[in-house]
Amino acid sequence: MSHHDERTFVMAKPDAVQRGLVGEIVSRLEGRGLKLVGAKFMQIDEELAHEHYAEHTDKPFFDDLVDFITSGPVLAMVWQGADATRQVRRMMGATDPAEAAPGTIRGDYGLDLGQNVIHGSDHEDPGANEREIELFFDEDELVEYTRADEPWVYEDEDH
Ligand code: DAT
Ligand code: MG
Repeated sequence: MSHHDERTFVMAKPDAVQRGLVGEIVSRLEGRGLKLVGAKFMQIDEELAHEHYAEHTDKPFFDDLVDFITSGPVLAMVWQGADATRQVRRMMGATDPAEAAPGTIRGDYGLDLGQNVIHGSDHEDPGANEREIELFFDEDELVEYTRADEPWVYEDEDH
């Protein structure tokens, strides 16, 4: 594994699917130079929602969160690249879209905390990325390949 190979879990939430923002989200991550290595268009059931948001079980907003994330299809994805987890979080912006900086995905496409368009693994929670990837994907659903532009993204790769 080189430092380019960090993987992170990302999800276009039900509001993103309903609002036609899936392409925009994919496009932003893709354009940054991050590499899509897994994707699954799916409906999250209650059990998976509880597992995915286990850290929030005791929060007052937990039931609403589960209702929302199970309310329609999502696009679950794995993205790979240098510092991928933290860089995706920076591109997402703050949890509350009302506070997220313009230019970030939440800051450009959301207004309400409960419908904030995108999920990305927490870079401050070590292992969260691998845990979430494992929860949503089997290893054989992730694809290893070289993207043609990698030497033009990473300066330490030969042209
Ligand atoms: P993030 O999605 O930025 O990692 P989180 O893990 O703290 O944020 O919370 C998970 C989701 O729960 C978040 O995307 C939106 C919702 N949420 C968080 N805090 C909330 C609150 N105080 N009231 C309502 N929903 C909240
Ligand atoms: Mg979180």
